Amino acid sequence: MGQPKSAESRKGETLQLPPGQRLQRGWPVTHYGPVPKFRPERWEFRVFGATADGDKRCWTHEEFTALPYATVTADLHCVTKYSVLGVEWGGVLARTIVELAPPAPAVTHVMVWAEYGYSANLRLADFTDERSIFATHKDGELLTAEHGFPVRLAVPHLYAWKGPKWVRGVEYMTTDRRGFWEERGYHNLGDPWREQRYSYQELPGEGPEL
Ligand SMILES: Nc1nc2c(c(=O)[nH]1)N[C@H]1C(S)=C(S)[C@@H](COP(=O)(O)O)O[C@H]1N2
Ligand SMILES: [Mo]
Repeated sequence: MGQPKSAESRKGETLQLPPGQRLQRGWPVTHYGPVPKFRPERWEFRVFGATADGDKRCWTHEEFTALPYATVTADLHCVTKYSVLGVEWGGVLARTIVELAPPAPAVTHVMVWAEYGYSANLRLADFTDERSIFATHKDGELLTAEHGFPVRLAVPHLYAWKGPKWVRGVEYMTTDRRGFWEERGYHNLGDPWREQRYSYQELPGEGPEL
């Protein structure tokens, strides 16, 4: 079979699949609950919580799609043990959102909110990683509804549950709080290279009280 299958890495060097993961061909759809219907006239992308100026910031769909466009090629690691390699995400870098709607100095974490109350918490440093992106496109094409249209987050260095599909907003937080899966037994940090799958693996300081 020749060379072992390699994964894209942060700086382009070759790495193996994260421990316990298997290569998945194609692109399965994985989520909890129904696929929401997109209603452009009611949709907004909202940044709220501990912003620098205390105001919230909203973008309509039209405004959001006019923000600077970037691409990030990355792998998707689902905690259920499959990995999809070499996905090209296109959209708005999380960094761009943080620049346009800066957090207060005390902000340490964010909660990314999606339709139907799905949420994922992230350390601010993970959110502002150079590869974290609010994707509108995959491999040059608009996302399909089941993959998160109109906007989904990708945080390539964490398990994919940390990347909500159908994102509607970002909450800036001055303490950590668990998101949807983090409250239901998944690890607060979710680094696939450290195999941080379940909350019982958390070390002191890796997450708020359960
Ligand atoms: N809103 C929402 N986003 C979600 C989920 C979900 O249940 N709801 N599941 C996550 C999980 S566990 C994975 S593996 C990825 C899967 O993304 P995909 O279906 O586009 O492959 O979406 C993530 N984003
Ligand atoms: Mo997943």
